[in-house]
Amino acid sequence: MEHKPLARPPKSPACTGISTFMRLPLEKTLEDIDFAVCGVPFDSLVTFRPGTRFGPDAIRDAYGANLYSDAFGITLFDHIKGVDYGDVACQAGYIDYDFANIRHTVKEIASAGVIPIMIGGDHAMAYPELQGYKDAIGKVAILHFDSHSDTGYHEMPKDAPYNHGTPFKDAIEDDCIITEHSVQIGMRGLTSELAKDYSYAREHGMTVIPACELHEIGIKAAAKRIRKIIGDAPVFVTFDIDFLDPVYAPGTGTPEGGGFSTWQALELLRYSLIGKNFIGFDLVEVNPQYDSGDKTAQAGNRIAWEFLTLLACRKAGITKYEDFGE
Ligand SMILES: [Mn+2]
Repeated sequence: MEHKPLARPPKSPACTGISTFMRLPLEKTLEDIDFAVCGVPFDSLVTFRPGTRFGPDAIRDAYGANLYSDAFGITLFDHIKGVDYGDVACQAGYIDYDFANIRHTVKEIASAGVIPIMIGGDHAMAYPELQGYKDAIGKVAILHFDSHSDTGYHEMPKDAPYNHGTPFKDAIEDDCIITEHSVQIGMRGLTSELAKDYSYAREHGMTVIPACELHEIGIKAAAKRIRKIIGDAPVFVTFDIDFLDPVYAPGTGTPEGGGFSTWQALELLRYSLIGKNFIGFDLVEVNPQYDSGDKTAQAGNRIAWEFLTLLACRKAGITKYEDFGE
């Protein structure tokens, strides 16, 4: 089977056929591919609005048949091959079972030298993902887009320590993250609990660039800083859709105003990651139950797609975004 999108307009429009990510073949293989997209229908650990278990399929359905990157001037599937790997088995409320399956799936994909593209799901899944990367290739750095640091809560009961606001604290405590090469960006909100999260992240060596600072310095300056910090480290890119302003992404569990546009997110991804050693990606917290006109699912699809263009650039030997149009 050819590991490329099946739908090619006008022969086979994107609205036809069974939904897979980008109409890639639904195939449980890791041979002769560069990436595997995998759904994680998990929302057992949200603190506010549930429904992200329906995120993976909403993002699959949101595909618009886009195969060419205007920004880099390349056709993605001239350079990369991939599959829709299906969903991780998740059973609402069975946290240990779900975490084990997520960890195993990431380990399985990454061990094969294939890039996991995990589509969530609530952000708690990032902890077992990071365990899976550690199992497969060792500790990794993170580039974390979010409106929250997700390094709280600091007084969780010992027998129920996890929620979607804790994955990076969990992963730091489990020694899964190269913190000195890690960056969290887009944080906003004025609760004292969030302020504690920042200081926890910083005390453990991570760089936090809050939303107010990113608005102030702009995308290119922030990307320069990010590039310097991540250096050559293997980087897991974890993108919480609530990095975007609720205007662009209302369908999410814990929306926060004062955020960023889809375009700013795409530019920040391009400038920060082109030519870098990224090893995996996730897109989390799309909640179609609260979406409007599928705009959040569309944005999530577009952002995951952009990550694939960066992978295509790597394969095509493109290492600089600034080269475009020069
Ligand atoms: Mn998050």
